[in-house]
Amino acid sequence: MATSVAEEIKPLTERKAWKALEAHSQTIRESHLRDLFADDPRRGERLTVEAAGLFLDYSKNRVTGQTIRLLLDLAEESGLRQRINAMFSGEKINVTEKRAVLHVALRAPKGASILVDGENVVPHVHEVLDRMAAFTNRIRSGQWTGHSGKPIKNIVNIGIGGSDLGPVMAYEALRHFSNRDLNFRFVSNVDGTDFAEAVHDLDPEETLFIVSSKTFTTLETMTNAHTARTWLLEGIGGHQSSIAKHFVAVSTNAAEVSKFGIDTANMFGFWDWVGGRYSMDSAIGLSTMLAIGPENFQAMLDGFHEMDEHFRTVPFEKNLPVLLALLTVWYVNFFDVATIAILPYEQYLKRFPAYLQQLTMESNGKHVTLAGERVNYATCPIYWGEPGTNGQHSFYQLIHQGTRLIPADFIAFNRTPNNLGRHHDILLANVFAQTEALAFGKTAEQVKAEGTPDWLVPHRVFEGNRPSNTILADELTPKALGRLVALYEHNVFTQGTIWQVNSFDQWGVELGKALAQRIIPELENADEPNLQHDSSTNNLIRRYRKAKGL
Ligand code: G6Q
Repeated sequence: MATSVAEEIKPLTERKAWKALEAHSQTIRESHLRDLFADDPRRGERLTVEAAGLFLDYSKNRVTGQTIRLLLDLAEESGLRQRINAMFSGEKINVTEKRAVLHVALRAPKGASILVDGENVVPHVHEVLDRMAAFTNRIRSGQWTGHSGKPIKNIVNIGIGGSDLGPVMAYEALRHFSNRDLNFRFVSNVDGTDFAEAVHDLDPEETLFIVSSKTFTTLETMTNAHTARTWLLEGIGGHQSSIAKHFVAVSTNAAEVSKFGIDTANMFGFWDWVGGRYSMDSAIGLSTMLAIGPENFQAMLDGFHEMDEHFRTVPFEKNLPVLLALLTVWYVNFFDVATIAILPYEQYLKRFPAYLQQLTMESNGKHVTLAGERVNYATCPIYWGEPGTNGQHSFYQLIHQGTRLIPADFIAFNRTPNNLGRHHDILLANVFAQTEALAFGKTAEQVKAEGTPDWLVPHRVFEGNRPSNTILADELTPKALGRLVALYEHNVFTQGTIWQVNSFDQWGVELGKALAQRIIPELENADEPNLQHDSSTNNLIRRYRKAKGL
């Protein structure tokens, strides 16, 4: 059992490697990347790893060989090997929800065997993939038509959180591979503007809604789905029978799907061992498959699987997700780092930072251990970012010269499908320039030597010693995207293992949801409600009711 593994592990701050890292960090704190590079002329070649089509340069981190050795010891002492085996073999490591965690089964090849409660789940995964492919082919060929016989031109995915962020990110990331005859829209927010703007130029007769919801009870998604049904029925003359032609569902809840009026023959299932934020490669990726086609979707799954195998089998010192995670632990726990920037130099990855925010922070934003004890160390940092080079003209100022240490992951590709003039060289020159500037900075002497007046010198000094990783791949293909997402999934897993938190539950989203359910009638009822909140909340509710004329 996963819990027994957890029990054998010492609390984090009592592990031998942790104590050694604490002492070691005192010396490293004083070293500058300038010196680390000067002392080892091959550092920039040595501190790199290449696997699964991704090249990671982690040389511009504030680490020595000793740091990495101690971090690797920490991984061992944290039971990482056992945890990986437990996840891949279907143990119920999501202890608070008593579930297995098997997104890796979603990309396991046909013929593989992964057991959950004694049953091999891989054939079920492939059965759904085959149904998704058949449906996709019918839509893309125009064989599937709307109620009035017109082919489908518009696909609207309705979902939120894990049922939205992955599909949006993947659609944007793989747009180059998408069928340009189809329009894709994504509606997530319960703010009616999201729906209104998504459909305002769409013809209902040519529109298909995918209601993506694992539970099929999520307030935002069900509100949007009902609004979509009304919009459709109004738009095509109220034929109830049209629902079957214009709505499909992705869910684990067949009863609720059919209650909504969707034919369960048009439902694509998944399982309780797929967490929402780990589900973009399940049927939740139906919009992705519709956009890029079944073969490209399979290539994406192959990319995921390649990284899964890398993570599962390669020794930790050469293991990309493990190294990335250990560096994060290093900065969060020994340099008091609060945030990490994700900086993709690839316009197609513009939603990647938003996607990673959920993956990282909903997974590891926890303050108790698996055993329910309050942690006495920091856990998940805040992840944020924007695609380069836009951020350079905005928040990079703070990363270069602010008072906070912000490690950054730079992600770039050797090739672009949009090879216009010198654009790509200029883009990549900026990646290399930024990581160089962050690491090495510019000393007062250098600034003075340029003839800068003394009073201006301090303003123009770059301290440097700002850490970064560079992740370089060939080209953003479906396969590369799969590898990249799996890299971060397993990075998050490794961090969670070291911090001993449950990376797979999300109880922190519950309280606000429950309170909203209580407040909704208080905003809508014609009779003055007997408000029992605090004075601030009561007052805000009264003001809103007054503004509504109640
Ligand atoms: C993800 C979370 C959460 C979830 C949404 C949507 O890990 O569990 O973001 O994906 O709340 O849930 P449904 O898919 O059930 O609508």
